[in-house]
Amino acid sequence: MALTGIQIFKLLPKTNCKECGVPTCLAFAMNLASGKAELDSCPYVSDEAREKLAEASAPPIRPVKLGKGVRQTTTGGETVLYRHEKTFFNPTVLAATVASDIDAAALDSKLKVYNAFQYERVGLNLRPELLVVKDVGAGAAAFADTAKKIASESEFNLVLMTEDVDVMKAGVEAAGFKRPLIYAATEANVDAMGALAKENDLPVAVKADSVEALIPLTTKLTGMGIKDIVIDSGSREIKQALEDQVAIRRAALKAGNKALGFPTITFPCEMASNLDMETVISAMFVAKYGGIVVMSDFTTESLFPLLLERLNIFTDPQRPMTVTEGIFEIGNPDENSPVVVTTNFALTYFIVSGEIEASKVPCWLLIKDSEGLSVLTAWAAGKFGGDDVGMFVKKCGIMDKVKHTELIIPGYAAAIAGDVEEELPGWTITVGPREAAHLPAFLKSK
Ligand code: B12
Repeated sequence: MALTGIQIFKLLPKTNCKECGVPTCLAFAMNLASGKAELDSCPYVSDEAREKLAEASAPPIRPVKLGKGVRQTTTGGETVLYRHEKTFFNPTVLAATVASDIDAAALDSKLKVYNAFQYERVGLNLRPELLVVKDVGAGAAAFADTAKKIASESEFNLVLMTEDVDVMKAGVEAAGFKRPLIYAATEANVDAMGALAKENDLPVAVKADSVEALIPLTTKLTGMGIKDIVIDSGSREIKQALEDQVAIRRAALKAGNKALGFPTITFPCEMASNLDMETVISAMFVAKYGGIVVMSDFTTESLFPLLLERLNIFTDPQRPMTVTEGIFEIGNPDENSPVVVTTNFALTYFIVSGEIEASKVPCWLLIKDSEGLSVLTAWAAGKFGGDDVGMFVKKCGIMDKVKHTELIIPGYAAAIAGDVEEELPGWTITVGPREAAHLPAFLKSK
């Protein structure tokens, strides 16, 4: 539960030393409570207070880091039931299953196919993160070999899936360097799996046969000093599994139940007999509230819609998607190439850059920070005014890259032309078409 400013104030040194940048400890406490300051700015806070404040400001669902390297990811860390209340933070992690007895050649070709599943959208690389190595009874050596090959030869991170502690030990020895998730500690093996996780500083998943039955197991593991826990309520029936997800999220957020304050792992692969149905069930867990979703396989027709669904659900509804302010080169422009300016709303950028690309006329595309607003919205909000745009053109460095002095502005922003001209004496401000779809013809005609 978050602390109030007054509760935080009681834990501060109350010296009013001002070294944190504000005049009093009370003001600093208020800033901490509203997330405007960081505790580290106070040089005199005691270790005891630091611990209490860190505990109090921890999210009600623990964020758990999975894996290492470029596909390292975090699951959990959520603070709201509904996305519109604030935002969801850590996208559902997508996993496919590999049997422990797979032969090396088959694994090589699988990894090659899986690695190719990467999609560029709005400047992001959308791709899955995890492979589950599933013990199919082929022995500890086969389990370890498969885990090691994936860990060392691919970017994928791992879930090691066996309830046999000896097999798990072999897997951890082979692939522990990539910080795999151990799946699973159960009532029967919780002591040994807990010890293995603790010894190797690895996250561990707990599997029980109901939400209630998870509580003694997570309590035991946290008692052993293990913090990075993922939970599986065991249900493989769709309706019950969804109800469990909601019950766990509510218990953690609304009832402050710390024993359930962990991300979940779900298994559509064990809930359907074909990948199409698995995909539908996975989509349900992406929406509500799967931390990790395990499928039997990745195929492009299953993965792509899930990645896009995930992208949409895990963006902040209060912040439009943006691109960085600056100069973008489209198609190797040179000193004579046209200079085009627009806003940093990701949708605007991708439409405009796409049309310039299609025109095959190399251009310099200047992106002005407009707080993620479209051309007309930004203009109406005073974020794309003529003087702002002119100043931006001056300071962005484009003048060192081109010999000419012509700037093309969006047709919808025609009204700013005069002010831009005033800010950029000697430049010609050309009003482009209103719709980006007309840009190719416009650029070619120039
Ligand atoms: Co508004 N909003 N909005 N808005 N909004 C609209 C823009 C509009 C036109 C609605 C209306 O009244 N008819 C008015 C503007 C009127 C005007 O001034 N002429 C308007 C207004 C007034 C406002 C507010 C001021 C309302 C208020 O608070 N009083 C606020 C301002 C925001 C603020 O203060 N912070 C406001 C707020 C919003 C929200 C709800 C926040 C969203 C903003 C979403 C966002 O921008 N990220 C919003 C939206 C969605 C719209 C709406 C419906 C769509 C805008 C949009 O996303 N367009 C429009 C209405 C409409 O246009 N149908 C109103 C899509 C993008 C891709 O278009 O950036 O213009 P674009 O790019 C296109 C072209 O301009 C061209 O290519 C693109 C595709 O063709 N292009 C080109 C882009 N760059 C370049 C560059 C060159 C060189 C060329 C040639 C072409």
